[in-house]
Amino acid sequence: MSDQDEIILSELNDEDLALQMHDDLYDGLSEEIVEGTNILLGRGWGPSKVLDEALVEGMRIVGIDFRDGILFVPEVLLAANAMKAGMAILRPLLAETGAEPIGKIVIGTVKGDIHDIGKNLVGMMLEGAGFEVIDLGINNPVEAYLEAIEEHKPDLLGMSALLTTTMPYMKVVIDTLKEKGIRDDYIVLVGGAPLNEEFGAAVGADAYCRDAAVAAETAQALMAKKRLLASEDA
Ligand code: B1M
Repeated sequence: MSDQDEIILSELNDEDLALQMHDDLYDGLSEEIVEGTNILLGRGWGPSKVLDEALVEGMRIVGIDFRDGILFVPEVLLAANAMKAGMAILRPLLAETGAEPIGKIVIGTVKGDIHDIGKNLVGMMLEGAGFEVIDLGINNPVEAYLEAIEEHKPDLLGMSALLTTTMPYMKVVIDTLKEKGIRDDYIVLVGGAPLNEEFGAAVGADAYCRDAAVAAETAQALMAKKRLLASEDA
């Protein structure tokens, strides 16, 4: 029997369970992540707390060892899958508002980039904040964004990039919107680990969002401003 088999997750206290989940995420153990997520929810943890303290923190540790060459792509993919298994349980809980959508957002990871965990989290938080979310997935060329905004007529456009080599593509998308004369029809939000405020401003976005919670708050604030301006013009 391995060490892993000997650990009964339900017998751990909250703090040890969260720590164990960091290890399980690191080891890409989806079933254990699902079990741990359910146990913490059952003990009264809110979905945001489980997300932040058990899953996102675990992924942060994975990121450090990936950077340092201790973990490689296959292991990180397993960790990402385990993270997604936990997120699948939290998604409906975070999205429970029952209210009419307060706006619509098209969101996707830019061309050349296949990272989607952060973008998925942003989508979940936006749903929770009352937005209808159209998720274009990963590796989106400018044409995919254009088609989606034409089809769905959103209020906001969100772009995610996790690589320093793909983040400049956000400017390609925004410049194309400008060329077509439709830039100001949308609130454009950008995010991703290598970005910052300055970059967001330089590419011409309306806002850079540091994390999923900030993305939801920013979307709500800018949406309220847009509605106010529209009502003043009417
Ligand atoms: Co990649 N990877 N990866 N990777 N990967 C990073 C990004 C890296 C920083 C790791 C490192 O070296 N420390 C590094 C980038 C270095 C750089 O560009 N300077 C890197 C690299 C190099 C690579 C490859 C090139 C590796 C290789 O092949 N040699 C390759 C590239 C593939 C490609 O995209 N073309 C690659 C591949 C992969 C995997 C496939 C193995 C996997 C992705 C699986 C998946 O997403 N389905 C992976 C992962 C998991 C990571 C790390 C470890 C974790 C990313 C993550 O999910 N974080 C990452 C290291 C790190 O970031 N610490 C790394 C958790 C997530 C919750 O945070 O995504 O930052 P984050 O999202 C946050 C905010 O940024 C913000 O809100 C989110 C939630 O709070 N946010 C937004 C994100 N998007 C937003 C959009 C918005 C608003 C806010 O719009 C409105």
